[in-house]
Amino acid sequence: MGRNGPEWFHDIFPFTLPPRIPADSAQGTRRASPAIAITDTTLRDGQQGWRPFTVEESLRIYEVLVEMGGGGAILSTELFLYTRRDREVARKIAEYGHDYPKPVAWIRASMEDLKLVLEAGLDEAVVLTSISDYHILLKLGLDRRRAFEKYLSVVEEALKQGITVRCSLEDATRASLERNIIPFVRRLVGLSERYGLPVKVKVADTLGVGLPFPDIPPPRGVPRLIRAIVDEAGLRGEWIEFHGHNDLGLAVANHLAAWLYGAAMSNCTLFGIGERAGNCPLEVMLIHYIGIRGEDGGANPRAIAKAARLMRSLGFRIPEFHPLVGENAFRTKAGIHADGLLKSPEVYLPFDPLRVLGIPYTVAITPYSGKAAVALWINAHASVAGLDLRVAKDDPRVDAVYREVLRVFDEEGRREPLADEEMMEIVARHFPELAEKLGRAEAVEPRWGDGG
Ligand code: HCA
Repeated sequence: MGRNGPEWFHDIFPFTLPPRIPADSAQGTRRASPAIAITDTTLRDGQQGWRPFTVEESLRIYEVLVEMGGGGAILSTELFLYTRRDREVARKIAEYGHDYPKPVAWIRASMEDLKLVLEAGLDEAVVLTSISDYHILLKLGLDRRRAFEKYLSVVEEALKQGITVRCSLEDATRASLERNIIPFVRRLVGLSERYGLPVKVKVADTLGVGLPFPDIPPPRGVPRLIRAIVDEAGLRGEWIEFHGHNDLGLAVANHLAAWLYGAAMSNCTLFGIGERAGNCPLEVMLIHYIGIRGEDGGANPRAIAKAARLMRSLGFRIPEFHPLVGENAFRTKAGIHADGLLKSPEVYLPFDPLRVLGIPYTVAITPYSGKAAVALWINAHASVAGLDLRVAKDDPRVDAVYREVLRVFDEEGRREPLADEEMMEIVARHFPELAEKLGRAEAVEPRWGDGG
């Protein structure tokens, strides 16, 4: 295409894949390491923030995580070991024998908790090492020196037993970099070298106060916090994990910033379940993971819909407007959007949801969705019926259907969009061949992606 041709940016918006995330090293953003990965905490932080799961529920969640990231995109899943039920889950997950997500324990910094890890036969554990003065002084009633000694004694014992440790720097976004984080992480690096085992660090934005911009200094600025842990404390990026809460609506942005500035692991829960406003939604990060890598990298986004069905079956209500899997996530009601979609799905979709997620885009018919939505609806249903029918929005039959739709809303005071069965009743009067082909309206499962 010449200089005056259209600019689609198809290298950034391939449509058949989620949008790419290009990094500009000249602007200070690090090109994400190819080792970026997701880690899961649905059965730990998710469970504690929503409701206890039965063994069977936990295993079904684990199985769906395997489907989503068992190819290596989801490295690990965290497990409590406190109850008999927790330990049974850990045992059964270990029995599956999947490489990913690998089960890792989550414990407090105490020798009794460490014993649970050894008894469960796990070789990696997250150890809660609260790092802000709020936690050290007010919660634990210790001072920095005593807190660090307590944490380090557990870390050292774990290393002696051959257990890889992931120290969770709880409340890192309200902690002093110079006095708390850097000195503590340096001690961890020292222990790691001494015992020849990785010591990983989880940077926890416990209250969701982190900010994703590189010009914001610590404690709130996530990019500079991550860089300081790499550059000043000397910890490798592949051993850094970020775990942010969503109190101020910035969990995804902060997780992305952590990835882009060098923390390889992004610690999330399915649909963001967790304490207060929740955690970072794992399924959304799976899409960004592909966006950063430019290929699936062992991720299977088609299992996201299955994960949503599972969580709904467990009683979790996914909001209508939730990204990717909310009922409205790929449904348009606005006439101008339906018109754009009719002309090309690329006009109003960031990527092809049918191709990427196996979720079709849909239209809901209201007076505001206009004739274009009616045409899209008819074309999608015709495509399922195998009918060679493609109508445009100015087709007189489309106009007749639209006028009937308006009548329902005007004269009957209707407020909800029309259900498919109701639309079929109207459409049947103007497109009898379609009605005949489709038979009973309830059986209709249109391929909306074909509607244009
Ligand atoms: C908590 C708080 C926590 C811990 C982080 C972690 C946080 O549940 O105790 O160890 O994964 O955000 O700080 O979730």
